[in-house]
Amino acid sequence: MSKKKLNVGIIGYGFMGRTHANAFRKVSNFFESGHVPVLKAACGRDQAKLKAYADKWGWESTESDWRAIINRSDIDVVDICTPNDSHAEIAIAAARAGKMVMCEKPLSLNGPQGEEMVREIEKAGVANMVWYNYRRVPAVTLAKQIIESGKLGRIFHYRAKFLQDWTINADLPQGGAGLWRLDAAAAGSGVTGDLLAHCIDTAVWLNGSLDTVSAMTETFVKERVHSATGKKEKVGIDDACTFMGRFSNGSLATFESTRYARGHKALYTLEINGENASIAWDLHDLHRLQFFDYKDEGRFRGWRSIHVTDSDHPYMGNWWVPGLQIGYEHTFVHQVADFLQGLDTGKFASPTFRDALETQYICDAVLESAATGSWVNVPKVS
Ligand code: SOE
Repeated sequence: MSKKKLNVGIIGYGFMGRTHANAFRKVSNFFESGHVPVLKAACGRDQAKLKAYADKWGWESTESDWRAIINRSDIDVVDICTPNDSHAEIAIAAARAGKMVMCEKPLSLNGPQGEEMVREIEKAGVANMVWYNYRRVPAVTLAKQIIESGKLGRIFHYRAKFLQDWTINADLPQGGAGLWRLDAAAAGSGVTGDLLAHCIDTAVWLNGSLDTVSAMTETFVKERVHSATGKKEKVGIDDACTFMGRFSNGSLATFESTRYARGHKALYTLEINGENASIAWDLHDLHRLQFFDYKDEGRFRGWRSIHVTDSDHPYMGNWWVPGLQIGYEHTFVHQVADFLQGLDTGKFASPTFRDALETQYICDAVLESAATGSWVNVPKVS
């Protein structure tokens, strides 16, 4: 079968620029599709760093202005790996130019901006996707399959945490490479948009919509030097956020995220308790799914640890041989594989911009609840 080339133009070359480039390079070695990504052009502001990135990952050309990527007739898909405050402008311009768009999470700075992105992308009718990669950890996808099979029965609880400790040092500036996550103007919010957005995306995918939330946030370091001005400025992001809520299926939600959990670098955990069974997953042991089935014979009942490496486990038949595990970077390969399959079948892979808008609404509701001290209903995506 002759394959169609999918010319990618990536904007941004940081941490996510590397995960995406790696995925575009590897996907066709492991997953069958009628489309093959070509690393056509990379764009960034620091030309020395951009060139080093492009050479290392095999991008054919470079551009210093994202508009040049969008205007190039040889680019099919624009991949946005820039800080959150530029997602909307780039995605909307790309959609208007008829390009497909892949956008790093979170979709936007807030719900209203996300709505505009959804409107524009759907008007353009182009393929679109947001990189919520943790859905594509095989063990998490297996959790989805188990839930859909009905094994858990009625769901009572959904619990998730995303814990880090990298911003405890009060001397860390806000703004600049990597540290834009501490600058509210660039990031939109702190742990809510950066980390809880992952937990929320997975939760909505596994357990359905959240109707209402009650949250508290804290900013432990109130002022940090801004790298743009060199002056101490107020910190506008949430360093920690804890919220509870109710899902539409009647189950209760408890979520926590912080960058002040000393000893934890990136500990994303989730647990779901149902009437008949429970599921638990931990990013530090990402190839395992913990499963407890009350229907097991009493004497043998207990938590089982499923090593998700068999060829009948999600995605795993495309990798090595049973028993050999994969890791974090592969979740991005899976995301591209699903995007390509979406192009093959004409059914865009999830989460689309529209899917990701729901996460945005929940983040907004969480932040509003923390600010007002009251329960907030989450608007439905219309
Ligand atoms: C923040 O430290 C961060 O890199 C997030 O931005 C990513 O989305 C998350 O996957 C890991 O942590």
